[in-house]
Amino acid sequence: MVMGLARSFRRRRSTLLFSLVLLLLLLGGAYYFGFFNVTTSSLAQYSVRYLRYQHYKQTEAYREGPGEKGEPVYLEGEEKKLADSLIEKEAFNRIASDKISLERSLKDVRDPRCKSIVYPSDLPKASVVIIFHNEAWSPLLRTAHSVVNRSPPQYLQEVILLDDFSDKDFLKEKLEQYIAATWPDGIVRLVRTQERSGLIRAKVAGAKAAVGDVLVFLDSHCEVNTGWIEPILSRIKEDPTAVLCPEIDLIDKDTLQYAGTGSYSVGGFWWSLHFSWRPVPKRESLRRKSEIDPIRSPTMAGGLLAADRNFFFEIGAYDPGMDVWGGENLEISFRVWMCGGKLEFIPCSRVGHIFRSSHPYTFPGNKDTHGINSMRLAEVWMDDYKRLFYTHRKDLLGTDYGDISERKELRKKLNCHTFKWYLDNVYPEKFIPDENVKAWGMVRNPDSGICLDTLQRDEKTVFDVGMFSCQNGGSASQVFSLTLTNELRREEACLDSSGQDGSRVSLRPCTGQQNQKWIHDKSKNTIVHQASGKCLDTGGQKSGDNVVVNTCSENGNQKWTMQHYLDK
Ligand code: LR7
Ligand code: MN
Repeated sequence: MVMGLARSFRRRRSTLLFSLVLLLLLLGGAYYFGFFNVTTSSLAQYSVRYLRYQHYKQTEAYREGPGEKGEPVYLEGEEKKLADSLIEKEAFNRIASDKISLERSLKDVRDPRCKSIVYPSDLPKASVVIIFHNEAWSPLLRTAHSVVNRSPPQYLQEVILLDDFSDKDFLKEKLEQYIAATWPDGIVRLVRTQERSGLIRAKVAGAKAAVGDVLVFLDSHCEVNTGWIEPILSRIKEDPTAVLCPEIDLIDKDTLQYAGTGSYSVGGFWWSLHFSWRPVPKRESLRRKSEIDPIRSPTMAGGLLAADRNFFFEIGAYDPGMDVWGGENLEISFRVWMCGGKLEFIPCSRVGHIFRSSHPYTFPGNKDTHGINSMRLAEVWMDDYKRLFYTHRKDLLGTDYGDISERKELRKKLNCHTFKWYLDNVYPEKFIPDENVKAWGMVRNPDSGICLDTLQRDEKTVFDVGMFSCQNGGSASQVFSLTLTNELRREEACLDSSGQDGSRVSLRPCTGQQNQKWIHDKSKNTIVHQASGKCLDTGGQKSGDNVVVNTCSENGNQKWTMQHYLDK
């Protein structure tokens, strides 16, 4: 009897132990697969999503059809004709896009080293906000599908399609039905604004609707690539004050080919407050330990970014006074750096974007929203340096840019650094045309009254420098600086000469080489090309022509004065 009791106790004890171990294993397994992160959807729905995610991952490499693996699509015959007839309106090849599966496969374009990084398993959850106004069907839904298919479900809180008051029919019930049928678990949801907000207020509306720990914004014509979200979430977990951008890959607007970026760059800006890509500065390459470490960037392009949700609102989200398009990318860049955050590009996170040739939507009131939004940003964030913006945009002076008192208040409340601090510490490469130079302004030939002029040529390219009647009211295309190291330059490019008699002078990327050095003799009013000893010469030409170098003479064509001298 006693023996029997003891045996059954032992048996019960071992059953108990066994159940405990099983429970622990189950809990461990559930933890491992991230089940405890599930808050909004039921466990069953979550499991279905997880299986779908795994299935896509395992079958991606075997998908076949037009555009799969990110290959280009070339159209022929009637289809090509139709595509060509639409391209002006849509600003990209919609017919090619419509032929490609909404769940197409992509080549993994990451640096191979990215694949061996092991990220923590308890990452914050992301709300991905995709803003759109009258976006075409296939790019919009391909964006959403790519996010759901390529984000581990335990890290994806939701995908918010934020409709900024589109008026296209297919974006009404048809879109609602498609979403309900495709994602019955509600992982993708549609939020609509009640009026046309413009992309800046639309982003804020999306952020407000979101409940995830991390906000990720995307344009509505993107495709996220393998492993895109883990490095972002992991970096934000490590440092919630880091605002991050994926590396932006190119999706060709004509063939929809998904191509990698090639080389990494950082964001800069022109004093006209347009965004520019710049090579990664040497100091930044030295600071980083590996090619795949986050890259600090002075600015961002704007569309594709991630931030800790609380931090995003703490530092002031976006300026709600900005309309439709433009300027918010530099505004948030300056603000993040000046107010205690940082901006980084994440090489292991890759997202493609269709770069369209124009905006396939209206600008209500036909306003220059980039110009006016930039005024707001210059007035709030750039201190005295706003003068350099207005050099380019004299036309804007006196334009009503609305009330900026709340943004100024924000800057005070956050106790932000000055713009000079930003230039000195974040973007020391940025050339300031009228500081630490020998002279700047118009380079004038007194006899003829003509000045060096870029003739509005595209300064992202190499071109010959021209001349034009001096614009005494001031024209940005006539501003040149003579630097302390004797370069005669613009924001990004230097005057360069071969030194041949009669040869044109061109503007090229600055190299610091002798053929870009110019000695200005203020008493003789000459500008001499140091390497060849030749003189800058109008060649007797007039407005609209190109400037040259020639053997020095006493000729009036070789006399030059600069508008402002900073050296005594
Ligand atoms: O009124 C509008 N409401 C909107 O919701 C106008 C636009 N939009 C949506 C639109 O559907 C799209 O999804 O806003 C998004 C951006 O508009 P695009 O694609 O016409 O802009 P873009 O790609 O030409 O412009 C870049 O600069 C903008 C400046 O305001 C924004 O920051 C964009 O997000 C930004 N895009 C990128 O940075 C993607 C990478 C390009 C590069 C380099
Ligand atoms: Mn875009």
